[in-house]
Amino acid sequence: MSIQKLKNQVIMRNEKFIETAEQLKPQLHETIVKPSSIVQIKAASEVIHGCKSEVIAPASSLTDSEYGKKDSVVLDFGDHQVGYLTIKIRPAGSPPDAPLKLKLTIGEMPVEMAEPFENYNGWLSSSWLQEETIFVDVLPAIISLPRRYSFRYVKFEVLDTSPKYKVVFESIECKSVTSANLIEVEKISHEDNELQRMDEISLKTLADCMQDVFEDGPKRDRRLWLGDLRLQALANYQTFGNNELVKRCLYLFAGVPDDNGRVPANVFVAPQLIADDTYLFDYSLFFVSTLHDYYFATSDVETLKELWPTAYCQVELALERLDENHILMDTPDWWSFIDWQEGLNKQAPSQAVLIYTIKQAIRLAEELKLPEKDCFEKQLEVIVEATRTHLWDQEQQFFISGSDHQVSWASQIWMVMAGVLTKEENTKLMNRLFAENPVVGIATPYMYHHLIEALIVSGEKEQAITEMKIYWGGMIKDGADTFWELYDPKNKDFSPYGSHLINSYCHAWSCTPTYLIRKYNL
Ligand code: RAM
Repeated sequence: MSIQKLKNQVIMRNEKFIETAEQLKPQLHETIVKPSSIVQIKAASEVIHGCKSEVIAPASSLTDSEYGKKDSVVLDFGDHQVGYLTIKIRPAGSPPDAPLKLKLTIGEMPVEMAEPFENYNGWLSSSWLQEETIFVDVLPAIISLPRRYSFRYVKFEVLDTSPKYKVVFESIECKSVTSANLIEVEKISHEDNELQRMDEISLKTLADCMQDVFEDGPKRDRRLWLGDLRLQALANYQTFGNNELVKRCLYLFAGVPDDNGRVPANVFVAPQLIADDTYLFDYSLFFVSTLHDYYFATSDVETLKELWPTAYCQVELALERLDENHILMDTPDWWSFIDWQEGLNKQAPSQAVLIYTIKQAIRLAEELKLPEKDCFEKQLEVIVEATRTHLWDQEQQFFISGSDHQVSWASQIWMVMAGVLTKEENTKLMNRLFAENPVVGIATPYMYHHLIEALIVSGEKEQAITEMKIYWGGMIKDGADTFWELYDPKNKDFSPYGSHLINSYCHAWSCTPTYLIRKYNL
């Protein structure tokens, strides 16, 4: 164990765990992918973001054209890629008497080709927007760009050559990378085409996020978040079965707790493992969940034994947030995630996450035959009772959250997931939720996943399928090759970050239809 003092945290580095994680670092599979067509981006008010791509020529015809100052071309790779670009360029005309100045814009969606990044004014860094300006002194040249991109489209804009020469793009290719192995996945052939397609796109989404850790999004934030990991791992057990990668990620989190033992909400893995200084109540508890799910998927008791103290500690720390009524203290800061829904009060859904994860901790303690089991059981009883007393509104027949007694979708969904009520009561609650449709709704596929699972566990399988078709099916109709970080069918420009340009269009927490379809035989 080594102590690392940082600006906002003290990190207790567990070098043994970090070494275990290092040993589990996967090999990336590489595939060379060439663009399929030359496209033009057209304004189209009827589609998402108001623009679409239209094929104008096969990519093989690219070498027929010479590009000079102010010329541009957009290439379509036909599907979502995560990888490295190599471009072969030759001059045409007189000997190049000035460098080539070339701008590349790289995007997952047509809108990234259409709207200038200069206009972006969201609150996340604009440096996430994928673009390059390169100067080439000597032509012909083979340029291998050092950064990894997440994209389907690439726009080439020749900013300048000289009046005496133009350029020809002889070849462009992407070395796509992933640690997922599609061959490992058992194919399903679903009689329902929509569910079949959802399964395929989920697999592609998960595969593109599987790099040397389970990344949340290969375009942004390109790092390991605990909340995303939990869902990726669930989808992975049903598909790729890359259990070593889940194990690696668990050890990475367990390797960098703070001086109280709390695991961070996310970690960076380069230049070395670094704990981010963001801590979220629900995400820390999902360490317990992820370990629970990992253990029951693999029966790897050695890992369970080694990581149990970290899991135990997350529950103990979470319990410290309970007030004298055994209800979580609510504060105005970003203490728990739950969802990006604006105005969402986190108290009740977080209380439900606590109950959900204590139940999982009890199952793990039982496997390990530990006395902590009895202690957690007693605490659970008290907390569930308190939740029914203080957070259930008898009159409205809904769970309420925070000092304003907010009724949100997230509170009801998580309380169903936590099993606070009986199955019959859960079914009634879910039906009431749809009938009364409280205004504080759902903003992300992450929360939608929990809505679908809550419907399934309360016996409403058919409705779960209907909702999946509206939501993930809606993304497919709107052109998704991989599932998105954010999607609001009623407000398709939605972004919690101030601009849809910065949204991620291949996002791990959106990959769960494959899990839901396969696990629950939908
Ligand atoms: C965003 C990312 C990530 C998520 C966090 C809480 O920054 O989308 O996936 O886990 O929020």
